[in-house]
Amino acid sequence: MNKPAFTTYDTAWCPGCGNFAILETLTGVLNQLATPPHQVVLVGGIGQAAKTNQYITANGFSGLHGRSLPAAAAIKIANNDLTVIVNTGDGDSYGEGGNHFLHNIRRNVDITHFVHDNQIYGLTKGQPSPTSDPCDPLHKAAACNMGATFNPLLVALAAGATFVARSFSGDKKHLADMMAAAIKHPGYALVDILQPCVSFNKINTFAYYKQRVKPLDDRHDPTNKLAAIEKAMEFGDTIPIGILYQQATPTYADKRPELFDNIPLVDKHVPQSAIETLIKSYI
Ligand SMILES: Cc1ncc(C[n+]2csc(CCOP(=O)(O)OP(=O)(O)O)c2C)c(N)n1
Ligand code: SF4
Ligand SMILES: [Mg+2]
Repeated sequence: MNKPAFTTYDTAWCPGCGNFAILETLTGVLNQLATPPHQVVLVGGIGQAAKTNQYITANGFSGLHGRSLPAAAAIKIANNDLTVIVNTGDGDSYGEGGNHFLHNIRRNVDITHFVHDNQIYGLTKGQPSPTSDPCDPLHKAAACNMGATFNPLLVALAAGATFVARSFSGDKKHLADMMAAAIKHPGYALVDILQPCVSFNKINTFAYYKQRVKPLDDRHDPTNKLAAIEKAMEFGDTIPIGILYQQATPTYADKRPELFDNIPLVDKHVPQSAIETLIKSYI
């Protein structure tokens, strides 16, 4: 029997939003996978990016703003048969969810994290996010960071991420390649996707990214962490896109095999008496 196709629903995004290209590309990538829709869970927090999960015919889970990663990790641990993909925003992932970002990277559960990075809070109408540009005279009327701008790729590398990539919603072929590689990577995989917010970010526009993004060339060795750190620190006139870093490292499943054997945790039989004993131990 043919695998059922992943399809999309009508969206509520502004015309021209970079999220459309991400939705279309992700749907195409999911259709290339052997995994059927009922075995894919799309997880998000709150925001324009997080709506992506409601627009594709797969399972979806909407957590609180900033709380997508712990929900995604829990889903994967409970049922290892599922492919778990997070789609959520820069504010959600790096701001309110910043602590989860760090510690889920360290845990290395096999989940994929697509951050739709429009360098702004889109849903709440244009406040600065951790990745907004630093304030300067050009930014008088725009959202900008009075403090330091957060560098997600550098932080991910420092926290021990084993797959760190950047892409751009304006280059669908590149984005599809990054998405497919991230989904296939065993362990936590981050793709920071530059995504114009046409309504509220008048600085980091489609043209701004188009002029600056530059695919990594063949000389870049993605197993060289120092080279990856150097590339992660480039974000200005040139913005490197591609797989900055990838390494095969034991995942959470490798370290806790009793949770990931042939029977997923959700299907394991727990006798009523064991539950009663556990509850009684707290009384
Ligand atoms: C716990 C909590 N804090 C704050 C909010 C308000 N809020 C909703 S979306 C959002 C920011 C969204 O920005 P981002 O995550 O970058 O997503 P985007 O809309 O830009 O795609 C905020 C602050 C909320 N809904 N819940
Ligand atoms: S506000 Fe920005 S991020 Fe949200 S739908 Fe409109 S263009 Fe997209
Ligand atoms: Mg955002």
